[in-house]
Amino acid sequence: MTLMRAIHVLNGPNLNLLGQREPEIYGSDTLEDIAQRLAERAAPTGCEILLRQTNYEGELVEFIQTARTDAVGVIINPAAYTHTSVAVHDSLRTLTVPIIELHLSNPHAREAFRHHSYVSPVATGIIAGFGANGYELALDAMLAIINPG
Ligand code: CA2
Repeated sequence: MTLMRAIHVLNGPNLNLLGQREPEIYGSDTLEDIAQRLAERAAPTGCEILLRQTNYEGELVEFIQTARTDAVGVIINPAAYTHTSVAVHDSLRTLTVPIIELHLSNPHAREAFRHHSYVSPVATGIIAGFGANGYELALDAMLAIINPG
């Protein structure tokens, strides 16, 4: 039996509401729509997608800790914890796999409190402002990093 390599796609608070509220900012796709598209895109590469969402900071930290042993790469939209969480920063620092920070909107074009990220200093790269399509851009970037050449 061959084990599939897993890319963990971690999502923070309120992203369970995606597609149900504020479509003018966050679009009309749900996280389930996104998960399905990512799985289809990853399948031919031999990677599987584990997409998870939580509204709790400690649970997000636990998801990140699980990725230390179970993931070949992490794509993370930490949502509001981007701007507040030293705990998320510290747990991401323990990873040795690539980390892509992802945002649906462009936080730099929004309120000043969204301009600082605790995640950017520990991210391999950042994708922001492309809506739900950003998840696919992040997956393509991750696949290019983990499958070079
Ligand atoms: O643009 C992003 O992806 C954000 O990470 C989204 C966060 C926000 O705090 C960040 O500054 C930027 C908010 C996520 C809220 O998700 C919702 C989805 C649908 C409806 C309402 C909220």
